Amino acid sequence: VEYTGIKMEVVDWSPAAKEALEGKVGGRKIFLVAATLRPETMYGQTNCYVGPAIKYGVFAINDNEAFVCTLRAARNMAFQGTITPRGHIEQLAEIAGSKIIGTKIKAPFATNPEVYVLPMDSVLPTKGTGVVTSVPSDSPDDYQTLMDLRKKPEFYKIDPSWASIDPVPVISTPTYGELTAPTIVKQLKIQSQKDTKQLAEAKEIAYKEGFYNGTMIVGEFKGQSVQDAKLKVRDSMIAAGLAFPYAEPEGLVISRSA
Ligand code: ZZB
Repeated sequence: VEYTGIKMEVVDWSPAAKEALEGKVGGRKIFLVAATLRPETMYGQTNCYVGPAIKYGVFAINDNEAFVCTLRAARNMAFQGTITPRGHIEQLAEIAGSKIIGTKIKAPFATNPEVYVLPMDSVLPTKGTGVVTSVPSDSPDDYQTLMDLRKKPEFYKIDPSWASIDPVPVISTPTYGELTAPTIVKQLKIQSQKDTKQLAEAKEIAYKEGFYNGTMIVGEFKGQSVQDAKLKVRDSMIAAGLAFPYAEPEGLVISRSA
């Protein structure tokens, strides 16, 4: 599977992360990195998700940069030439997802340039980087999780302001309009992120509708079909140094619905 790795630079660590990382990461710029199949939706990022119980590492990528992701993802990156020297893994620190929550990061290409890290229980440690960029306009899982977090901020131990950015229209589809994911979630009467069966169905519908019938309504490729814009947005982000190709060996990918 060929993903796009999205580089989200840390602007301000949460107090817990600051304490855990104190003196360990040196002078490198640090990025949370998310694996996405939908680079064309990056204009609509409103937050980022980590699994609270997942163990993340801060890995040196070169002399100037470090990435926050799972060890498994760092291994893949090391052998894909993202890390120099190739094949070399240097873990600067280890940190639990729960401690990263509340960190403020840059959201490349997004209408909202800075967003917060929030918790999502269904993030799989066995897929992508273990970090998920959230686009509630076009991802039903992202939308439903955001709604759950807004309903029960104390339960999820978040400051309500971290979940306050609304979904941003990015793609228009003939059947579901400018907010495809919220519309499908409402039509399927999904109530919470625990409705995993319906969410898997919603995701399937959203993927197909966006890819085959979607039109970009923001950004550099506004007016173009999603099929045409997808790789152009990806190339543009890579050229800007904000993204990189990230592949996962076929057969080792465990899907969320499995
Ligand atoms: C942004 C985005 C915007 C995504 C969208 C989807 C959609 P798939 O199809 O099952 O392979 N993802 C990435 N890593 C993980 C993880 N470790 N655990 C849980 N979810 C993860 O899933 C690929 C998508 O699943 C990725 O693309 C990422 O969310 C999420 F508008 O990134 B996506 C209809 C989907 N729309």
